Amino acid sequence: MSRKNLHAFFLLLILLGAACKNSPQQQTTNNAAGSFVDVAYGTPVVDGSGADAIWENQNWQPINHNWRGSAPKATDFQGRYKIAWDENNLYLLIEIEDDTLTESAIAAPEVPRLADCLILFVDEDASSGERANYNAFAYHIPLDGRVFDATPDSIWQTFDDHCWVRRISRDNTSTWEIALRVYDGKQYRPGGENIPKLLKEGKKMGFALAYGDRDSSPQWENVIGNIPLNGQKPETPWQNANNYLILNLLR
Ligand SMILES: [Ca+2]
Ligand SMILES: [Ca+2]
Ligand SMILES: [Ca+2]
Ligand SMILES: [Ca+2]
Repeated sequence: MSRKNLHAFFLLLILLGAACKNSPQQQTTNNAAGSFVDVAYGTPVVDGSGADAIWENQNWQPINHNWRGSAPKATDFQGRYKIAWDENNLYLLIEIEDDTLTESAIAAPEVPRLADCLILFVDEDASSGERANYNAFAYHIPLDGRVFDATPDSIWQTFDDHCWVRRISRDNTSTWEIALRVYDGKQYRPGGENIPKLLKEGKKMGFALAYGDRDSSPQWENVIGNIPLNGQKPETPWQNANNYLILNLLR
């Protein structure tokens, strides 16, 4: 290789390196399952509007990994979220663009996949492992703002006191603002007096988030999450907490 060609070769390598750094794929990798995500400290007013100082200072994180069904078109679904914390709650601002908002035709909570639904997965102590016995919660929140999870006996139950939910929908865009109380799954007793954890700087928590999108089918056509499943079954985040993001609470 001549000196001129050698220079051109190295220039190409440098350009390729820069292109890889800036590609969306790289950004997605940063948000990969099991990776750490720093969470900023602040308290928004939970009213469904993102006009709070804590949100204005945060970057949006994508909800763009297809868990079930074929990848939706941008007109069918787009989603992104921000996250924050204070001593009492984890806070979420979630923006969903969904062409058809569908409530369940039946009131039974046993079948969250009959309706558009947010799902928040929380592993309080970042223990990972099977999701049984409240090792991690999976809060299912349909459009009416109620909160459901299945108990260890596979009975669906409301957990309304775990999440304070406000939603504002205009045309196809819904903004959800949620204050999530964090419970120690090891101490959790159904129907008992459960006291939420006080959160502290440096605490690590497992976390994942998804949207079940039902438009015209009998149930969810797509489930889109904030982490990749890396070839695992769509049910995996319900079965175990092994691939959740690890939240790192910063002050
Ligand atoms: Ca607000
Ligand atoms: Ca849709
Ligand atoms: Ca756990
Ligand atoms: Ca929908």
